[in-house]
Amino acid sequence: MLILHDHLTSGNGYKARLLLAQLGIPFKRIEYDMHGATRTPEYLAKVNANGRIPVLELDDGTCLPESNAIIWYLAEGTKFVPEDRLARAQALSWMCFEQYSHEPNVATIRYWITHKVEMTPERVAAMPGKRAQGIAALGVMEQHLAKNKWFAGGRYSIADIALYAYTHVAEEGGFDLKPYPALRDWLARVAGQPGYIPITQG
Ligand SMILES: N[C@@H](CCC(=O)N[C@@H](CS)C(=O)NCC(=O)O)C(=O)O
Repeated sequence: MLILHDHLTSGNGYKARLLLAQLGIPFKRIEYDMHGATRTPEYLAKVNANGRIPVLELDDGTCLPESNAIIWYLAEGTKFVPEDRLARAQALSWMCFEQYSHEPNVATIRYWITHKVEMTPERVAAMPGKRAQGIAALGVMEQHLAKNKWFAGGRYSIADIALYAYTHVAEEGGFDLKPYPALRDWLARVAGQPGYIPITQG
């Protein structure tokens, strides 16, 4: 059986949990705390040398880290990956956007707040920039969603899952979603997809 090395509040872990639920694939979940459990010598040697969750462990023991690689692997050959070559590349483009422009800002601020992370001088100094870049990323999504129902290929795909994970809980990080009506409609569309589960479900 597949094993997901995970943490329940993690949006990155949730991407995999949501897709596994929607694909109807059973899996076992191993929960780690975010205070060093993914940095032990055993974890670094056996699960992920980069010291992070989520990691998908396959039946033969192969460990696949990085949330977007995990959902791509799981979705390959299913309706969740666009068939058209350009649409597939557009899905990848949005998933790269998610990792570079969205997650490091929207998710990081949420993590600092909800996990009551110590606000060191470095974090205090980084906060305004991260806030501004998070707002900019939400604006880019709003622009796209004002004209498109989904992120790639004209239907719900792994690009939507990747972007949904931290956007739907962005308000926990103090991001006001009221100025983004198209984005809020899209959040509701994703939550209405068959097999949807909330981030709180393991
Ligand atoms: N790019 C990675 C990011 C993974 C990541 O940042 N994981 C966090 C939780 S969401 C983590 O494991 N933090 C614990 C640590 O860094 O020690 C992905 O998309 O999976």
